[in-house]
Amino acid sequence: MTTHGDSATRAGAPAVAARTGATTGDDQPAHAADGLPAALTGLRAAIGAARFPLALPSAEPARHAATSLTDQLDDYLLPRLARLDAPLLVVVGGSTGAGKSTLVNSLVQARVSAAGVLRPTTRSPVLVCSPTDAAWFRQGELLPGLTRTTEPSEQPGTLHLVTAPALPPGLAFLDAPDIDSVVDANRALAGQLLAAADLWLFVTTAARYADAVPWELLRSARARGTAVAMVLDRVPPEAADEVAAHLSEMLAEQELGASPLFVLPETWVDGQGLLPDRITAPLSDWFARLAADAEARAAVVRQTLDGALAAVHPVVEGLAEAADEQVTAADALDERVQAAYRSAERSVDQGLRDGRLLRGEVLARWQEFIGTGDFFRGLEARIGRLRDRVVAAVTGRPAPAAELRTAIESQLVTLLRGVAAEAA
Ligand SMILES: Nc1nc2c(ncn2[C@@H]2O[C@H](COP(=O)(O)OP(=O)(O)OP(=O)(O)O)[C@@H](O)[C@H]2O)c(=O)[nH]1
Ligand SMILES: [Mg+2]
Repeated sequence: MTTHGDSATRAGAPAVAARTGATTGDDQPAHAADGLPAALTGLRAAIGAARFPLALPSAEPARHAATSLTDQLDDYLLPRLARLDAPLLVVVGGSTGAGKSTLVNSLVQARVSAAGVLRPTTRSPVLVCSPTDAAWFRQGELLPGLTRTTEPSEQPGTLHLVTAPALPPGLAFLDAPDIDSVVDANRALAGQLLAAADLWLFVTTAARYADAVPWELLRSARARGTAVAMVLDRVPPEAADEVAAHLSEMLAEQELGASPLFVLPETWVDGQGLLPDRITAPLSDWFARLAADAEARAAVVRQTLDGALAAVHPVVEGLAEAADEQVTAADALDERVQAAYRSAERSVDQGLRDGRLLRGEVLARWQEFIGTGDFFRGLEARIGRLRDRVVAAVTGRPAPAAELRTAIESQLVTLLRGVAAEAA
């Protein structure tokens, strides 16, 4: 480990929160207030019920943001607020092959997560905790959408729960699938798991530390105030100083300079696939101190929790704006429908008044009606009806009055259909 790692180690665990300016005072943090879980539960219900059905430009991003927010509320914020003293969850994320599983196995001194040469190896997350903490993680308050399994599983939506006696209580590791995977589901899951972390342990290598996707995620972690620690893994000894210096620079540029950086030199794994103790010592010492210090753990939790809560507000504002846009657009559409049918009504009215119906078939029938003298005789309804019956009986065809009426009806139907179709 280089000076960067040493200084990080010396800084000690509580510094993760203190240096990034999170609330670490003794005062009761705002989120412990009774009203907050209830308010967030109400918010979760409102956002869960919100729909953005009209295809406006803001609809798809809003749907996506709403899903991420409800996931984060369910996966992390609500369970964490319900139990602030629950064990600290360290989510180990990074590119495929960076050595995440190997590192987790080495930190807990057991092969709890399969490491391998095929990329990507880890498809389903593995959560390893002390036997003391197993009940909390098993009960499924945290990440409730993932089914706990006691055996490794390739099934999507599962979380393999393992206990490791070497791991002290109060600290758990979650070995996540790779963040920039060719497997879509891996990427989405890694994002979800990172959102459920109290602390992100980002593992990268000398070959991959400048890749775009990890930096995108790190920036979002920074924006949310999530506690982050970096591991530069498998570094060729001759390149260690240079690469570590460059990575430190990049972290500082992204305002992540306060995050501890551990540099692990390339080494051989033992017959169990574990790294030698001397390689992982700085990292395992750091975690041992964190595990032993409830205050330091609480500070990390508060940092990430405060950051996540602060990030909720702008997301909700964005959702509210998108919802308003939906309402405005729906009102505008409604107004257009109303206007179209109002105009249709006027067309019918006009059509009835302006003699438009008196054309073609109707006109012919009208002339016939007038020509046969029906018009005058029709003035006397009873006589007219009698005559109609007589004519119909004699000629076998309907009287001109009936034909006229049929023609008017069919013309009226045509008019109504026309204007209705136009309005529709
Ligand atoms: N020699 C050596 N091999 C390592 C080291 N770390 C990991 N490996 C090997 O590199 C390969 C990939 O390691 P994994 O731990 O599976 O990597 P991963 O980050 O979990 O990869 P995904 O699960 O695909 O995301 C495995 O064959 C490991 O044995 C190391 O420090 N030295
Ligand atoms: Mg793995």
